[in-house]
Amino acid sequence: MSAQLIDGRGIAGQIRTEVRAEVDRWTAQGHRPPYLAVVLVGDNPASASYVRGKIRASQEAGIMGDTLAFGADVPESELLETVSRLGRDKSVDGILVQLPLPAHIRPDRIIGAVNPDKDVDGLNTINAGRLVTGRAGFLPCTPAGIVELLTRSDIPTCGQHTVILGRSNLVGKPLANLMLRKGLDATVTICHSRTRNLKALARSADIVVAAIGRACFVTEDMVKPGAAVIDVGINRVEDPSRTRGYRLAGDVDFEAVRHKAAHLTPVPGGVGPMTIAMLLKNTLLAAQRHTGL
Ligand code: BQF
Repeated sequence: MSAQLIDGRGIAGQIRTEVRAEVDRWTAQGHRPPYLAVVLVGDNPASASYVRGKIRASQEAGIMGDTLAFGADVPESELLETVSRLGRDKSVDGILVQLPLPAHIRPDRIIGAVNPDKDVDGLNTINAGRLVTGRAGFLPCTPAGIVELLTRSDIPTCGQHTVILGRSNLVGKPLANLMLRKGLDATVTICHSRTRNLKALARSADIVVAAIGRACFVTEDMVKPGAAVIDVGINRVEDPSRTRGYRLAGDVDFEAVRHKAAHLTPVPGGVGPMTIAMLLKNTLLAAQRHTGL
């Protein structure tokens, strides 16, 4: 048996086309295009590349955007001031603070200063609370993207045992809450570095979500035959055959698990592109909600 690969790039492309169509409809009604402000701090090349990808995807969807770039030594107070100002700016619909931030900046302070109704990454505590209690807010992009991958691939979630490996505020915790919601109705277990019997728990799952940050963490013996396996990991693995010296790999031992699972997401081209697509969706939603305020 061989897993059906879930084409995240393709599904994300479909969502981006849908967003583009809705943005066109929105602007044809006389509204200005949605506007996304991205705050980038420091000179992490991966962060800069993620931000370029987000801005490019926004433009393709008809969303305007700009990057506010700061040096690695910017004072926290200056970032707080910038984020607060963007929150009051009527021409800005979405605010995204690219993570990670330099060590001297407290991320929860900066994210906490983002206007919750412009928090298109869905990461501040107001939106976390809205998610947990089932009220309208912004869903974090990666968990929202994972749910879209499942539903658009016709993978049922109702009553399905979903084992999430990783308890981060970015993926594990919000995804667990999302999967528990009415309509999705999954049964959720979150595992982490201190979990006993992690292998056995994973093996009992209908859906496994790997968000640990370690290449090849999920091995074949951790997957039930016929399970759906969602790989959130993005790890650099040394590969002398590549010109850049490395390749990207997920948290799943892809070649082994593909013979066991029924559905599997590749890395790259799985969850990653969905994160970007959901950011665009959230930015459009923010713009539409703002006119109702
Ligand atoms: C793909 C991210 C760790 C830390 C900070 C497409 C992205 C990634 C992969 C992307 C990520 C990961 C982003 C692919 C945004 C996802 O084809 O597989 C897109 O741009 N991501 C980020 O902004 O910050 C991160 C991972």
